[in-house]
Amino acid sequence: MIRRVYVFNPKKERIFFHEFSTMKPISQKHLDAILSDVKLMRPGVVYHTTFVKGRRLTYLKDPYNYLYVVMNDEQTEKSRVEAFTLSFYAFINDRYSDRLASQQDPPLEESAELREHLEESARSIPIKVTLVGFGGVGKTTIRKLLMGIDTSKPEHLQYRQTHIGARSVINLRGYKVYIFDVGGQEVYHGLRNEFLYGSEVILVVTDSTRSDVEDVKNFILPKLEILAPGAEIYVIANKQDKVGKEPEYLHWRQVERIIGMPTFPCVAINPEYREPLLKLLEGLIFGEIATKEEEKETISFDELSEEIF
Ligand SMILES: Nc1nc2c(ncn2[C@@H]2O[C@H](COP(=O)(O)OP(=O)(O)OP(=O)(O)O)[C@@H](O)[C@H]2O)c(=O)[nH]1
Ligand SMILES: [Mg+2]
Repeated sequence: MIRRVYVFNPKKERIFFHEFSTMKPISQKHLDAILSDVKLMRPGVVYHTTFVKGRRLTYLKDPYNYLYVVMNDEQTEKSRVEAFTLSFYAFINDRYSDRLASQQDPPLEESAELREHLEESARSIPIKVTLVGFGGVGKTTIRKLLMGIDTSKPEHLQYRQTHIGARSVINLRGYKVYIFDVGGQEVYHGLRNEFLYGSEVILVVTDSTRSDVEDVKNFILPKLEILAPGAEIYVIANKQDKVGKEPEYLHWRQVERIIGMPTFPCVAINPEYREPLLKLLEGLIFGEIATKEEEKETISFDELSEEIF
């Protein structure tokens, strides 16, 4: 997802800023590092840099030394971010090339048209959410619940394995959110990796039985960091209606304690869980729920300059 954009003039002054959704900001030091050597960048070429896990900057310089910076997520498709960046630049250049050529800053901050254009282009980039977990834990039921289907109806209560995977699209705040649901049976375990690629949010579903929780912890979670670095990950402790009725089912607090990650209690066959689940998803996508502790800046100024130029 595109989080923020900036335009800097050749004097390195910020002349435009627009925020789409919350993202932990990168430091001024990081921005300064890019600005410091703009003259070395080739005009019209798009550059990408990942600074701190999860946060990527994409930028380009125009022929007049104005710099366009796009802050986005590491998981978002690079080609789409590149297209966005080029269209950001083209939109401004089409309208203000005379002013840019004479180094007179265009009045971008006041341009409602530019903001509208950016909002529309940002929303055209789909957001990918993936549900993973072992067979029969409730992933498909959760996908249906998110779509607004009444999952308590008998036709949805009957278990049918998902073969390969399924995908649904929902709309959140004008963004298209693609929800991928990967078959959890053993024969599809190899596919999980493919589905996870490029996911911005991963919901790891467990049926809350002790053995499933332990398998999720040992066999699924360790792989996520490698397959989808920077993705927001949340555990869904499903089938909480069985806690206290069948001995192997654990209360979600216990699931959370064993797994050591933020966990959401769920009963996917109860439509009352739809709203809270949607709220969780929205918070994860738009950056209002933080799943990780504040990360320390891991890249020094020198390393960064080297990486970019
Ligand atoms: N009691 C109870 N049953 C549930 C709950 N969620 C799902 N189920 C049932 O569990 C069975 C399996 O659910 P699915 O959603 O198909 O499971 P899945 O994870 O998609 O399974 P695969 O496609 O094989 O990976 C179905 O019969 C559901 O009705 C829940 O919260 N409580
Ligand atoms: Mg399924």
